[in-house]
Amino acid sequence: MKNHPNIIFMVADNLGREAVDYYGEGIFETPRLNTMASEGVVFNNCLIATPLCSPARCAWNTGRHPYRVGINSQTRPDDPESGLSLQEVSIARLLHNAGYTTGLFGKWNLGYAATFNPLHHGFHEFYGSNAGHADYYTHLYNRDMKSHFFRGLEPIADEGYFDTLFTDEAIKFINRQSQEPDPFYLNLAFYAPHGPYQAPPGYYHSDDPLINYQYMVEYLDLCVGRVLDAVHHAGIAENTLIVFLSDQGGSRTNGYGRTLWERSLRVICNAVWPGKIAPNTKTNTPWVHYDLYATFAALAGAPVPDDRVIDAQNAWPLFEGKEQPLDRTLHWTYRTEAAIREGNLKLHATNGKPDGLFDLSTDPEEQRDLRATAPEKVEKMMAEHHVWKQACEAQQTSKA
Ligand SMILES: [Ca+2]
Repeated sequence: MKNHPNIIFMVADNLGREAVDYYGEGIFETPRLNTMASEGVVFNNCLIATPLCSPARCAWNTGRHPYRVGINSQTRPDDPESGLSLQEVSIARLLHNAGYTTGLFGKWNLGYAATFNPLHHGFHEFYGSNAGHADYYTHLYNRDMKSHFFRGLEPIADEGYFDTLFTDEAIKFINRQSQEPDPFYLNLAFYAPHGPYQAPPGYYHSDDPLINYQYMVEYLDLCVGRVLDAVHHAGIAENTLIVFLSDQGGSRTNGYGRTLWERSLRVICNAVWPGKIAPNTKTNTPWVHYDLYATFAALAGAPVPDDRVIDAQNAWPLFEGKEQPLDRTLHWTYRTEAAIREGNLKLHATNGKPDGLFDLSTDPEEQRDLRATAPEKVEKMMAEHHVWKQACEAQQTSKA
């Protein structure tokens, strides 16, 4: 019996909450995700650090706010320094050092140069791409029309639909590692349903991108189901935490776009672990997806680094359904926008000017601006955000 659990962390790219029925709408056929949700915990208030692929990945990989790390936009292939610095201690590095076998299958998006390859960030295995927006079949990045597809450090040209290839490799990893004495960490980072909107294998390609998007969501559900089945067949379910997350909510179909409003920040997240997480558990406590870093580390018995600011907190009590009051200030930056949250109060600003204060306990959709009733509070929160930004800027190790 292993001392620490296997951890499987599956991430969808730009899958809005409307896609699945456990957040109310369920406009697509996602039976495997829906069942997974009912068998474990659904987080109603999992928030993202920034509504963008590279910073989002930076957050859960480092346990640090992407603004503190310096990944504030998408990494770029034309700049050899654009990527996640090796000074950062990734979750893969942390778990690797704690005795885990670590694998990343799918989207990395934290640097194109060989320096930033996931193998240099603590992953034993990498099969995937550094590209942000890649063609699912040709694997070419839409900006430079080049392939950034690797097995480990080697460029490869395997044929097939990206998520099929990644799921196949992830399942091989599960089958292999379930025979080994050491626990494993598997990060399966799907490209779907991020654009381009291309019908997956077995689906008729439509001229309507929204129909292809639907197929991509449904195919993603099949891939998730294949992983769940592999865990079951390997007989490791009771020693395996499986987390499903969307890196952001914004997609062309839901109209939410990339903003710092709650409808963009709250994302799909649910998890299963038979015997540890009760079926039909729900939590409403706000937390941020970078908290997975500290949560995974705690489950692995690995202390988080103490020589730097780690924003992540261990969210395990929420996995067990225990609600906790929000006892830290949360900050967001995105382009010209900023947001600050203290308890249920959330302040928005654009270009450094406050433009909305909301009480999320009574106004979760941020409709009733309270700025006029609390000018001192607005000023104090703005000042606090300014101090936070300056502190982050003094610490940045990386750039994007
Ligand atoms: Ca994304």
